[in-house]
Amino acid sequence: MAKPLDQCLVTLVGIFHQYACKEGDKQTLSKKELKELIQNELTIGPHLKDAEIQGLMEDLDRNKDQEVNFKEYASFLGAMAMVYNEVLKSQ
Ligand SMILES: [Ca+2]
Ligand SMILES: [Ca+2]
Repeated sequence: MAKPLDQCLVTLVGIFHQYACKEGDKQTLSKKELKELIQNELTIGPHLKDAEIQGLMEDLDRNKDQEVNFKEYASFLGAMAMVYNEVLKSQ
């Protein structure tokens, strides 16, 4: 049986592919796919302004190909983990 951390990792990978395969390259997130992922899968998503999501995309797209690949997505998850750590620490 998968342990909690295994389940989290499977979810993280699964969500990437669920959105990445919607249009264009199936291995990368377009701006539209990333926006949908953020809005549907994160509690904070619907509260983010378009400009904030746009800024986030520009930060994530390290190789500037206008797509977010898995490596870029992984660094986004790392950054989100830092945010959650700060929030949980202060509770
Ligand atoms: Ca895609
Ligand atoms: Ca990229």
